[in-house]
This record gives sequence, structure tokens and C-alpha cells, in this order.
Amino acid sequence: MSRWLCILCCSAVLAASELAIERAWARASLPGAEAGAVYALIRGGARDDRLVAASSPVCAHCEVHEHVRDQRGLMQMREVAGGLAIPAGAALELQPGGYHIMLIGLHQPLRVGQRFPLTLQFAQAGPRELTVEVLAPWAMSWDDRE
Ligand SMILES: [Cu+2]
Repeated sequence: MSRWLCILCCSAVLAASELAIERAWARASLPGAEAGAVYALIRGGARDDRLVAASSPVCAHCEVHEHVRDQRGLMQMREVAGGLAIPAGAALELQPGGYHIMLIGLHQPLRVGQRFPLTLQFAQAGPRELTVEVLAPWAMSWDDRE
């Protein structure tokens, strides 16, 4: 009995110390849009990590972006220099108006209900492949799934 309890506890600790990505979503493309953005919840593992790159077959290339306010007070997007820090144990939400994975040069418009693969490259955890779900163009969060 105690042996089984130990195995259960150990596997729970291991699972908690692994970097994990949940709720990956994107908005459906508006007509003529050649770029898109992916949002997700990234849970840091046992040690500090960095999201350094991303790739997907749906676009020419991907960049890790952040939103910043420029001198005129306007929100601008720019690539996160040196990658996005994922501190150990953190829960970092990529969301509209904040951090996101920019999909540049979409080969096809993204359609509601579509799923597509995305690979995130972490400095420590290595490549992580995930499935992104495409939600409505007006979606503000994962909770706006139909
Ligand atoms: Cu962007």
C-alpha cells in the first residue's frame, strides 16, 4: 500500500515539475490578413527556461512578440529580444494585448474550428509540439470557444 502511494506521489511531483503548454488558440483570419497570432498558457517547469523560437507549417515564419507602448502612447508589437523568460513554476499567459506567437506570411486563412500544429522551442525543455485551436475572429480568450 505505502509503495503504491509513493509511486503516485512521485509521479505527481514529476508531472508538476515539467514545463507544460495548455489552451493554445488563435483567432480566425479576417479577409486579406496575412498574419495571425497564437495565445496559450505556459506553465514553467522545475527550472527557469526561455521560449526562444517557434515554427508552424501554416506560415512562412513565426516570431515571439510583445506589446509595448511607444513614445506617442500607441501600442506596438515587437519581437521579444533574447526570448521570453519562463521562470520556474510560473504560469505565463500569452494573450491579446500581451505576449503572443506571431504567425507571419500565412499560407491559408485560419478558419474557425481548424486545428494546426505549432512547435515552440525552449532553451532548456527543447522543442514542444502542440495543437492550436482556431476560435472566432472576436475571441478574447480560450473561454470564447464555441
Ligand atoms: Cu505580433
